[in-house]
Amino acid sequence: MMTLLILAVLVLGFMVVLRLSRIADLSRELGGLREENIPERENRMSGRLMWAFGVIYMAAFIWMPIHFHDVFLPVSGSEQGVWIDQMYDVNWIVLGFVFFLTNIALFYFAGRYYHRADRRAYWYPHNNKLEMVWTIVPTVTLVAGIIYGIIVWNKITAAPEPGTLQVEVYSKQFDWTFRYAGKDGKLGATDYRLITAENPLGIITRKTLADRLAALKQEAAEATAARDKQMETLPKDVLEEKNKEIAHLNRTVERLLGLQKLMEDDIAVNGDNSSYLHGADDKVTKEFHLPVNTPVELLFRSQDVIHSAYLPHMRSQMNTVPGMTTRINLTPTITTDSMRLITANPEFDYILMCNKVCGVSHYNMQSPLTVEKSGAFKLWNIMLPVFDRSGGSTAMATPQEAAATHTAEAGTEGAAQEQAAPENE
Ligand SMILES: [Cu+2]
Repeated sequence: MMTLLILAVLVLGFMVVLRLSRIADLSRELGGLREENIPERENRMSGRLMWAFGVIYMAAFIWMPIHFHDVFLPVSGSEQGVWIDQMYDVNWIVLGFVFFLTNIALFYFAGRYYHRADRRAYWYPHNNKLEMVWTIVPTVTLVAGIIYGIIVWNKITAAPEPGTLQVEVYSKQFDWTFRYAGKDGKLGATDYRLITAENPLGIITRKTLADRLAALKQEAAEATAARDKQMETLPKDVLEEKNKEIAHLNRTVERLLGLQKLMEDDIAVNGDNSSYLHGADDKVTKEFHLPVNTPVELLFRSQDVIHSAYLPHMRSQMNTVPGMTTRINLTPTITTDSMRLITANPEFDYILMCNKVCGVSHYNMQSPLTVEKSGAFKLWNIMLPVFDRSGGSTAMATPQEAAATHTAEAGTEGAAQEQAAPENE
């Protein structure tokens, strides 16, 4: 309401100024003065005002970043972020130099050479050398900027060293899920058709595939039975809909049978190296943790639409695209605790947020990120339940067996883990 009022006052004020200037014009005309015959005193005044405006304008330009410095992002929390910041600084220096050079010239000349009856403008129509300079210099500068950008981009997306810690960041409307590799250190294969409430990332194991196939077969059988029972009574279009549904279910079953064959063939050829065997010990969690000073490969997938994983404090961002895996390298360099000291904010948390308007709750699609020392990270990671305790076989493991695996995994910290582990499962 207040905003509307202020806006109305501004509009009315503007109209009043327009009217006043019209009145001034008319009174001048009545006084026998022609519009273009502005007295020299007024022209000089305009020139001085041009200078004053230029000074205020540039002072504001310098004042703003100084004044608002505390709302800028703190120092980069990752190695890659430092490269981005450097690139940003170089761009600012070049742009700042050009900005001040051109704007000082603009305001100086506009104010200095106001119209005077005894002064004629110098007619300078063309200069090839000048044309060359202001074409070639910006071209070279821009190309250099682009090449610099490509070099940084290539470093951020370079293939990581073998054995680099992989973390999957999975997006869907409107939250994030994370996946860490288990003991084998490798993330297992996935398929969107296996996505269920229990398997939100669609991880393929012998068990998830068999379960999904059984569920789909049952669904198809039930749908067929229901249709057959109502065959006589259903209207033709509804019947057709039902037939389509059943055909779709049967098609999915067939394709998953194909996937099952593919999986078994792959396991037969590659043995333990088959990516179909890597999924069972994966860990799926809603918490995002990363170890400090450790290179990480972040892998991004999306379930529904394009999202963008943005880590502002790391200066990192990557689109997450349905149907493909995108990736970046990230080496966090400052733990959350240290960052709390640096920012003098005990509540500070690194944040992962969606930076692509993806739907109604886009604004709330965020997740904190904890960066911690390697030991604390490992401890946290060990506590996470593995995705498929049966180890990917079709038979479910007994709770005792599962607890045993857990303790073995915990290694030296086993004693502490044993007590805490059951709560986590
Ligand atoms: Cu989103």
